[in-house]
Amino acid sequence: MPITKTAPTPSFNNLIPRPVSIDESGQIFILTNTANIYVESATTEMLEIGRYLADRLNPATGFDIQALPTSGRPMSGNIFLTATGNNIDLGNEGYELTITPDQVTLCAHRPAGLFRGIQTIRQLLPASIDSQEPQPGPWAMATGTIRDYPRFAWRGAMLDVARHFFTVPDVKRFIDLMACYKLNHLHLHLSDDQGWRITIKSWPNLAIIGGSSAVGGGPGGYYTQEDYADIVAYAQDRYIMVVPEIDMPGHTNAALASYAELNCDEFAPALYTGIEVGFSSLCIEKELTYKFIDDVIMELAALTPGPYIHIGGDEALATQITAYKTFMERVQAIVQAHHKQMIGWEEIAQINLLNPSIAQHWCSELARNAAGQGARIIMSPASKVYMDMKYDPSTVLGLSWAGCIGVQDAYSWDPALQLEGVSEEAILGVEAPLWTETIQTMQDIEFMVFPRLPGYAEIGWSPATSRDWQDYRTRLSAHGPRLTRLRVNFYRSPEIDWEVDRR
Ligand code: TNX
Repeated sequence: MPITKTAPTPSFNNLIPRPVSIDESGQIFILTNTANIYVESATTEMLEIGRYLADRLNPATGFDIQALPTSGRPMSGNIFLTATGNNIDLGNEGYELTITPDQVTLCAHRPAGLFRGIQTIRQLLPASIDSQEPQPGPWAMATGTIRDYPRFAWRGAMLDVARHFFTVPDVKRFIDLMACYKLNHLHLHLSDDQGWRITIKSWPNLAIIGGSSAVGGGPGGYYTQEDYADIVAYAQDRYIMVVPEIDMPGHTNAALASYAELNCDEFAPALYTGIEVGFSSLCIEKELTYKFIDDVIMELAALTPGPYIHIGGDEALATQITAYKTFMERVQAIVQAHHKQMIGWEEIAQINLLNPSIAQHWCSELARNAAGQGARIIMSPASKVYMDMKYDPSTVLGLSWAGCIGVQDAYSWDPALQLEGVSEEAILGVEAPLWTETIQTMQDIEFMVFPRLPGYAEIGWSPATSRDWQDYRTRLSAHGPRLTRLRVNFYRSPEIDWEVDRR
């Protein structure tokens, strides 16, 4: 059968994450070369969001769409972004999108809601909208109304830049791809045994020495504070908050190799390029250790506009449990002294958690103790969301200690039913980590992250009652052509009947 060259009929049926409410009215709106984006009560911030949309639409359409301020509804044929008349119970990230044959109106209470709604507009246009070169139209969208807001406040992805280092442009691309699926937190795992990836001005050898290695002995690398600020600002423009992690007291060989005085025996170990875990520990008894942590957290806090600092705390197998507790309670006080909220992997539930510390569940039941103490929980169950796990035994990249995670496995679970004693109210949200022991390039990242990440985004955003694997599977198939246009090296999972790119 010849492959049809006509584009798929416009509809609201292929959105990921699935919106809260969809009401199609059966007509079409066509974006033409006279269209502009009109922004009402246009603050600089809202105009920036309009420009962001224009920049997404202009390359593929070949149009010269502008973002322009307006007071009141523009003439027909245009896109209208407004904060007026929106229901505040849609929250900070909610939006209402109304498409008629005459106009596209996106209304949100807050700028973040407009930004999320723009991702919906992109997905309602043909997949070719994501091309970087001009494509043939028509640029048709289905008409109707979408009302939408997230289930969880935290919808994150984590990138381990310590095992292998990734450049600023790589991280920016990762951020852009997260933004497409309405994710809002980027957790950067900035230090581990194999590498320290950010300049700390008061302890320069951390980056210079500790940053010079990687798994397998590659050259490593690190972000200067200017690089890091650039990443944070880029993410902020996409309403994504960067959450920096410095892992301690374990996972610290790179720091210990950089400064002999951080070691109990005053001898610096060699740099480490293997993939074992659990062998290193900061020296719990030394006062200098806490001076070091205070300096690091102080510089990190100054670079972090968001409220969170992640201090790791996982797999401290080379630290006695009583020492671990003493250590972590001091670290919690240091983080709070710098006016930040501490986040740690769920092992931190072993200490007395102070409000508003947050625990991240990955592989034990300790998160339950954290929830019992009133702490909020980020759900990252390894067997469901570890994007470094192979898809199936034939996947070349990745590990498999938590099992293989196919696209259906990744999608078919619910955060509130995952761990007894950790209920919906205790859950801040969902985060999918990509550990990079076996991941070396941006191509590798894309292969492991896509197509699992859109599923995690939907788990975090869409109402539990509306989620269904068969329905999701069909919607995901329509994202194949979109990811192709974005030049994403995604895994063509045989679980999905990928839609062919029809123009
Ligand atoms: C466990 S998850 C780790 C990481 C590894 C990862 C590999 C966690 C808190 N610790 O150090 O990179 O497994 O899958």
